[in-house]
Amino acid sequence: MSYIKPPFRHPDLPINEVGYSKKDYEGAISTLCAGCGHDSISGAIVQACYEMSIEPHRIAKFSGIGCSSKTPAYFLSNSHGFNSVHGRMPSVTTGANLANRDLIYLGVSGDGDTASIGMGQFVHAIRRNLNMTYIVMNNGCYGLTKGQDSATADFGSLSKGGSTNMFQAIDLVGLSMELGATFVARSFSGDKTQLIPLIKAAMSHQGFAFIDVISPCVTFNNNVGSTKSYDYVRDHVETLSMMDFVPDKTEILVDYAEGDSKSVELHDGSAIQLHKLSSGWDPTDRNLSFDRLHQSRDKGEILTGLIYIEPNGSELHSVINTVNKPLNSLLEKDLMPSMEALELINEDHR
Ligand SMILES: Cc1ncc(C[n+]2csc(CCOP(=O)(O)OP(=O)(O)O)c2C)c(N)n1
Ligand code: SF4
Ligand SMILES: [Mg+2]
Repeated sequence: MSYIKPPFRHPDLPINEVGYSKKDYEGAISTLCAGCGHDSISGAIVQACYEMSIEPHRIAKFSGIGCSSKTPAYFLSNSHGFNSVHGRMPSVTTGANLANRDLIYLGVSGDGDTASIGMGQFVHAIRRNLNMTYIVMNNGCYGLTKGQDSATADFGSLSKGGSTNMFQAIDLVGLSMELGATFVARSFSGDKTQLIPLIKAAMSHQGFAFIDVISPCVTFNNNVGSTKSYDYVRDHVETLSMMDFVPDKTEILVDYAEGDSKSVELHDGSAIQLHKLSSGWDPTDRNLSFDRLHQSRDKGEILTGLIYIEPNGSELHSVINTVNKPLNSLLEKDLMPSMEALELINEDHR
């Protein structure tokens, strides 16, 4: 059940470059538990889309099943949306993306939805470099079904009921890098300063952009001994870089010492301005990023920021060489081969 927000807003709400106010990017009133990290991520999505001046109807949002997958009801109510089956968000997004390459694809999922039932779908979306932003709201448990450990719960972490997790965690960041994801980041729901520019950059990136957002479940996994609680994450965060997203045609202003900053240009002319806090690391060097990730893991740190980016990878449409026009706009005459073309195809099979 959704509770619709009253339409009344202050008449002088600021508007963005395409004439929309922030309310045009909001959704229904959230029914999640007060303090749930997922609500903060929804707020960051609203803010990022508003600041990027994307017309809401150009976005298509997708999800699976879980508290996290309910969140598309709470943001972007003027966008296209599809709430799919548990773990099936990537294949539904793949189909929509192939049919209409002109929309901006945003998928949200949970750690249960992605790292267990949806794992087979997740890995193939990465492998194909599907042009989408994929956000995992990672709370280390199945919030919707009352807090069972998920596959991202750390080995040895304690559940609210006092049992110890006996299994190794799946690190979705390391996995997506191994599979060749072209944009890999991690953040924390409580750090909007870091998360909003990451979402903007991910949505501008051409190809699969993955953001693992640690998002505490206040009801079932915020206890002492959990490694996904607010207190634990705040104590163990290691930030690789602070980042500004610089839209197309905007001047880049560097206020960090040269050598500590790096600009990465994206396909659409926008840029990511990284202010590096960690020496000896370059987000465009996959091996260095892997090393940094492994070092942090050994030290028990939660590495956040843009961890790896390949700004010039080939996304699915260019790999399979589809026409530039969205397939759903092709007419029958475009799709029917001429007699000569048909003859050539038949000739091939003789
Ligand atoms: C096919 C199927 N199997 C199991 C379930 C039960 N189920 C619903 S949500 C969920 C896990 C949710 O965990 P996660 O994706 O981490 O989301 P969260 O609620 O933690 O945000 C499960 C197992 C289901 N809905 N459908
Ligand atoms: S059960 Fe946990 S994940 Fe679900 S809404 Fe409540 S705090 Fe959030
Ligand atoms: Mg979860």
